[in-house]
Amino acid sequence: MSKPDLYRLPDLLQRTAELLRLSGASDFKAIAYEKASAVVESEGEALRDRDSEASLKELPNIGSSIAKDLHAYMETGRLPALEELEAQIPAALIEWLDISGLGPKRAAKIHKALDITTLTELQAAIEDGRVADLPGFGKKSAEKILEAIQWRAQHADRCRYDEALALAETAREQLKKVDGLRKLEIAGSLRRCRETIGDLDFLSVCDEPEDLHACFRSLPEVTEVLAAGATKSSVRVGNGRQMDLRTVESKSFAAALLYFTGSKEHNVFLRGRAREKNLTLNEYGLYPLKEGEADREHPLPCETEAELYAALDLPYTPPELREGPYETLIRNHQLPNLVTENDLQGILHAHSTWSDGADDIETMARACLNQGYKYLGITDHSKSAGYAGGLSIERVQAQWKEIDALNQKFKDEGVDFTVYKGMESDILIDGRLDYPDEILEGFDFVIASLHSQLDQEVSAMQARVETALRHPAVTLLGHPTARLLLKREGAKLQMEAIIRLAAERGVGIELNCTPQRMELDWRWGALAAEVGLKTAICPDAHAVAEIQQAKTYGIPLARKAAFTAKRILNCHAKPFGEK
Ligand code: DGT
Ligand code: CA
Ligand code: CA
Ligand code: ZN
Repeated sequence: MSKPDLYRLPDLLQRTAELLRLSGASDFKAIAYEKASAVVESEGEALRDRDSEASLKELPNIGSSIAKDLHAYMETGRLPALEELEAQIPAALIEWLDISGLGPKRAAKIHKALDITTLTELQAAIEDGRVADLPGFGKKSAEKILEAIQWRAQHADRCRYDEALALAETAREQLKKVDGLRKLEIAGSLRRCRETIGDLDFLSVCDEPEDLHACFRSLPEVTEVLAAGATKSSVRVGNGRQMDLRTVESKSFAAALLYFTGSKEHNVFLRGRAREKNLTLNEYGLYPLKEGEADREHPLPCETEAELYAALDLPYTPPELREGPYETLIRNHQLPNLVTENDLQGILHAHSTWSDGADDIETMARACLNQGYKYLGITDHSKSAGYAGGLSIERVQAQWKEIDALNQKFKDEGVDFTVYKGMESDILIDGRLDYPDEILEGFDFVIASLHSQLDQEVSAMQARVETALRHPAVTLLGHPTARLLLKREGAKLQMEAIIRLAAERGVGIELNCTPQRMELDWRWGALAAEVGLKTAICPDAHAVAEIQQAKTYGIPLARKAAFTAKRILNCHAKPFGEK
């Protein structure tokens, strides 16, 4: 077994202190764990040399009982004191610690005085005035707790990729100004381009860590400081997310970045790989094994992640592929050559003022042209989408005329740019599309999308989508489940069958990269590659400002779903062949 991870230990000791306070233990005991947390943090990797209780006890502020605990952690990766507390305190009471501003001591007071344990009971006790009547509380502070409970209920455990990305960029801009900053990277799920993010993980190398951490804790977005160590800070920000900042030594940066990027499963895979090569990988570096232990005097000199992968005889694995079923491909040096933003040749799936878009076709087209694209595929809504200004047959034909005239205009100007006639057709309840075949044949391409009646019975829904896929006019299936991240689950479909059928029919499934949708879900990427499924990176732009979604969110999604440029229609100069 590889050694337990030392970066986690300070947090676990802090947690122990909090739970001690919550259980009503003496302050003295809790403070001892807080001090131990700081000691362990400053020891860092050197802690590994202390392989007995006696040598741990030699550290400042570490008494025998905590030394025993630390020793157990080094041996097993588990902290007995913490586990005992977690077993002994009701789980519902532990949830009170997530209420910002309440604190474990005051939580313990309320719990004991009113004999209540759940958040629901706490809320009731605030509403009927029992909490306000407790000594040391009062009406104002009871109201604050209530607000914090309600606030917590409103904020999901996760936020969307776009929200996390915006937060990360704002923070990065500020942190970059600190003197002595040498490296700053965002790690974790955001670097892996997950569609939703739990918390943000920053990793840095800095000559003035105190200044950097002070800056981090006083960012304008910060609403609460959760931890303020010498090398690690944690804060809560306005939208409820937590952000962690770590500072590591320059020589550990690559290994730490690898570690904090994860995924956990990928870390386990890499550590196993190191063993096979008679090496050991931890969060500080890559070392030769000497008598079963890391030879810490002689770390392999890896300054980048690429060098670490190379030392493990593995290909550099892009963060997007550090989760999912890719271990065999990694081992065999067979990773796909992922699409990059330079591969994008044009924009497909955009709305204009003909339906519910904000800008007219020419404005959208010229914006695409200015951004270096060769074409734009306009796809307004079909006639059943009355709510979105869906087009009647007459309006479709009028739009075609406008597009023909616009293409002629580009030609006359000597501009190499094409507007394609597309349609985002609703898939009707029985799987038919929204126009007669002779109209459908007039489009350059058709995206078939589910927009309404999503609560249909499972097998009927499946048949509905499969019928649409069999229609000869369909080029792409739009946002397949119509999910809205963190809001609506979307249609329950047997996606494997749909992917196989689409590939067989030569129909693509779009990567709809509006941040609320982000589907085809990347988890289908390996199957999609296996069956040769095609796709298009679709910003579903309803205004000029949304065209950039193709790059900002579409490229990360396409990479995470393991697409190569070849299988992406709008990475080709002629997206629909010589049609
Ligand atoms: P999130 O925040 O839920 O969206 O997902 P992550 O992947 O960002 O997870 P997080 O923030 O808990 O941890 C960041 C990375 O640190 C994670 O991807 C891998 C590494 N890590 C954290 N805890 C462990 C652990 O217990 N074991 C291992 N091997 N790695 C861990
Ligand atoms: Ca995270
Ligand atoms: Ca984290
Ligand atoms: Zn659309």
